[in-house]
Amino acid sequence: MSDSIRYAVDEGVATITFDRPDKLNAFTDPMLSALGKALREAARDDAVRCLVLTGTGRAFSAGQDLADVSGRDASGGMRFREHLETTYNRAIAAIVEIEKPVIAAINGVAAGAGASIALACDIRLMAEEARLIMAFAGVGLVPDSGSTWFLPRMMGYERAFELAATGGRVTAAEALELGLVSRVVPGDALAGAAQELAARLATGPTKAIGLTKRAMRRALTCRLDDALAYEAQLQEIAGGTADHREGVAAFLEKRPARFAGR
Ligand code: T3D
Repeated sequence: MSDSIRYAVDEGVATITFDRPDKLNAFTDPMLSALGKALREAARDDAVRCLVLTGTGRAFSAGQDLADVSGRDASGGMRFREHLETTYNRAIAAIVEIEKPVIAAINGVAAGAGASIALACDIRLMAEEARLIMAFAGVGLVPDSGSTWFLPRMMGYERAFELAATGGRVTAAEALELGLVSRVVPGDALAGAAQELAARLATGPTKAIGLTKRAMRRALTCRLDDALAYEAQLQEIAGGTADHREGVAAFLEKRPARFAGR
């Protein structure tokens, strides 16, 4: 994909690794472009039924490469709005819209847009020593890449605002307590735990899981009557899948289901 983004598919699981450890996996433009390409490839490939995002070394990602930002005015390059709209915003939309589960395995510090990308994922597993840092305030910026949307929904407006306005740090234990992550594990067990969960999801009823994601994401901004109607609409689709038939047959035959993902 790129020197700094690794993409590997194994047994239905696509693992996207941010791989620029000497700079804590801070995102450069080529990295963001490669990330977008990897997400599109995972969405397109029917063999991929679950994604894992993680980082190499002691960081998940320290967010935007600030050396690149500092050169922006001088080089007459892209302004902030255009940059966000053509890079991070597309990556966040891709993570949210892909109808496959996306796991963030937060192996180390996740700061700024690195934290936002983790927050956009469907499930977060976090290493005990990792931290989430709303680093934007520290460099005089607004939380971006979805953090103003995700954080208040996950932890309530007041705590989200305080965290963002102070550029605060959240330890793994605090993240668990706040409901920002679903599980905290020792650092050396994180990759295994993420792959184990991913393997389980990748052998599940992928179509129904994808539709579940679509319905729940939509339900965050709609009324109950809309959600009920949408569930019924999506159940029409799920009910027509081979996996639905397999699940029912397996139940009646008292055997484990073998889901094909369609
Ligand atoms: O339009 C747009 O693109 C705007 C988008 C903005 C989105 C954002 O993400 S804004 C927020 C950007 N991120 C930050 O402000 C975080 C900056 N980093 C830090 O605060 C610290 O590095 C950490 C708290 C994350 C970790 O601290 P520490 O002490 O463990 O490590 P360190 O020594 O600071 O970093 C190690 C190396 O990584 C160091 O390089 P060196 O000196 O050894 O060559 C450091 O400069 C580099 N590094 C870390 N973060 C970044 C970075 N280099 C470039 N950009 C970074 N964000």
